[in-house]
Amino acid sequence: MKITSAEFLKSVYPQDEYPPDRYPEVAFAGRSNVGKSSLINTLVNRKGLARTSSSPGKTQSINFYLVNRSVFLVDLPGYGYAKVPQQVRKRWSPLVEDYCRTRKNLRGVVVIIDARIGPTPLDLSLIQWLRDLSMPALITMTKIDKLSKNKMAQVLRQAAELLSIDPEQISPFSAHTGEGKKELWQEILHFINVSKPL
Ligand SMILES: Nc1nc2c(ncn2[C@@H]2O[C@H](COP(=O)(O)OP(=O)(O)OP(=O)(O)O)[C@@H](O)[C@H]2O)c(=O)[nH]1
Ligand SMILES: [Mg+2]
Repeated sequence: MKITSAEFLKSVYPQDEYPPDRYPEVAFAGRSNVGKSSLINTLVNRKGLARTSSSPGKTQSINFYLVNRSVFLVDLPGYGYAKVPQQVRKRWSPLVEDYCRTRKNLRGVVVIIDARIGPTPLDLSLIQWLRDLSMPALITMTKIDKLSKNKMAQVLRQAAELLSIDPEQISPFSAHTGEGKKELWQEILHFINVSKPL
């Protein structure tokens, strides 16, 4: 996809209003520090657009980015980071659950898994929760630059088995090398075009 513009629109905290739902939207979810913000930056070819950090749990708000003035990409707060204060941690699910349940223009959620770790119990419960909600989910494995091709094939097989899907249904990705970017955009455009109409 040719990126002509990418802009930060708004950070939403509990009780805040979401931006108007006038464009189709795809959200990105995953463990703290898994690489959600880096993946979004890679997708839109802008290094510093979504804030990334080496201190996990940084993104505690829902962050909206408008791409090509036609689609929202949404960076969701990470889950499962123990050092985030209890208060903040508790907020993750109500905020995100409310968002996923009520956001009319949300066409699908990209669930990002660390290729070096594989799906964690929290990843699996998020995916199950999305399935129960009938929310289209796309599974991607990031940081694949850290694994050999052989290891990657093995990791994909194991993850697919845990998720009861085919290995081909998992999109491998690297924010460092850009591998998988084109394929992930294709999947995202697919979400936007064929999932529930606005
Ligand atoms: N090797 C490698 N490192 C990555 C990749 N993507 C992200 N990282 C690193 O992982 C760390 C976390 O990346 P972020 O994009 O901030 O992760 P996040 O999921 O947005 O983190 P929170 O917002 O804190 O939940 C950073 O140090 C990144 O450089 C990747 O594809 N390969
Ligand atoms: Mg982040």
